[in-house]
Amino acid sequence: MKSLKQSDPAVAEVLRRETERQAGTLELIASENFVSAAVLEAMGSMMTNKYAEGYPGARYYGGCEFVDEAENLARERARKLFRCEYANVQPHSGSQANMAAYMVFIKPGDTVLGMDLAHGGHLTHGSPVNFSGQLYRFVSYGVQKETGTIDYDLALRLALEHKPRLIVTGASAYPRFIDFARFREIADRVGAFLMADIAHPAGLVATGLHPDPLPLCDIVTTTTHKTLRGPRGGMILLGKDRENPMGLKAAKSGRVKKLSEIIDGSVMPGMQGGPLMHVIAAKAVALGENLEPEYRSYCEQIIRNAKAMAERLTEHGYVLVSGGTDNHLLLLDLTDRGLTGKAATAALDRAGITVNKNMVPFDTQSPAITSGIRVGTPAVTTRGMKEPEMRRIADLIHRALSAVADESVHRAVRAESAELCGAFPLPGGCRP
Ligand code: DSN
Repeated sequence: MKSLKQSDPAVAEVLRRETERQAGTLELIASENFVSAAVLEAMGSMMTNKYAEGYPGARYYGGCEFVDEAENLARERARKLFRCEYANVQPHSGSQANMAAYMVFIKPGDTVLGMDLAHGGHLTHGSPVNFSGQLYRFVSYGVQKETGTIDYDLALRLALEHKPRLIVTGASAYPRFIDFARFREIADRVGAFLMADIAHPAGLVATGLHPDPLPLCDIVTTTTHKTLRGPRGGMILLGKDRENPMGLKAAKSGRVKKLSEIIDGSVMPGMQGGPLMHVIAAKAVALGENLEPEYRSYCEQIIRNAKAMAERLTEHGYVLVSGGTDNHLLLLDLTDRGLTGKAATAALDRAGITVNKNMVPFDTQSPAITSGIRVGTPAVTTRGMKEPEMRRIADLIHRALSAVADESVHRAVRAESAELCGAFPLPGGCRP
């Protein structure tokens, strides 16, 4: 059999260069991570060849006996990891998980309360450029200007005023714990369903290092590739399954459906066709890794690293939204430094440090420019870096951002970033 290099040297070369980039730069995008060799192997497996519409034991195709086993392993491990009764591991991504969850609880035109994207929410939490904002009537809560933390009083006021059918909690650029109990109270006041999208802190939730929404929410969605360190994909979880909650949908047969059955139907055939079985096998592998004791230590180190980075950047005079972090990420407001997120991201790229530009609450810049950057520690923590390296990285960020127009400074910082990366190789022996 020909290797990729022999059969398609162009793509092989692109892959080699991307591996080189990942190996040689400091990856601080809060939603990225490095999977293990085992997860990579499962993703690159023969299961990519298999169609398996349906669910284990009830497929529309023959030959599903082994993919059934893979999906059952993923579901069982997800239930164990999140101490919950139900897991659907088929959503291709977090956005698809959210779409399937919405289709269970709301109809087009229904009112939903979600967190403003510019305050740390997510595209699928009602952005007007996303299906969520186009199909549903989203009303947005955000953070308080003075504290940078979620304005729960505003969320309550908006809930009382707009009577949403669903309240969506969760965020993609929020550095603090989320008080799901507070949101439950708000939802109960107005008779709304409550959903948590824990795509970002899922690993911290699983390991008890972040408040757990599963006992409190009607549905929980996540991705599997951020703090969970698995393949790219989504997942839907239920703390407890329920019989036909609040008369959601009358089953055609007259039989009362369980919420889990309704969610299964919403994912497939409602929103997706064939599941990505190679990705589901890789989800099983990653979830198995997440159940090992080392994974909890890893999550603890993610948080310690974020705090160390936050402290050092604060010493350098940077403004952190909310003044610090409880989780895996920091949000830097660069307004007072006269820098945009776009310029900062470009300077850091030249310096071998990868971040993303990010809106900050009450931003006056557009989403393409922004006034901030988001910085996350999951990926560098996977490389084995600890607090001393975080302080060093904060110093490198400071050097690069103190001379955004000086490429010679960026070249010097890039050499130091590469040296640091060299001392902490990627997992699984990935080499360019
Ligand atoms: N794009 C992801 C992130 O970076 O947070 C969210 O979907």
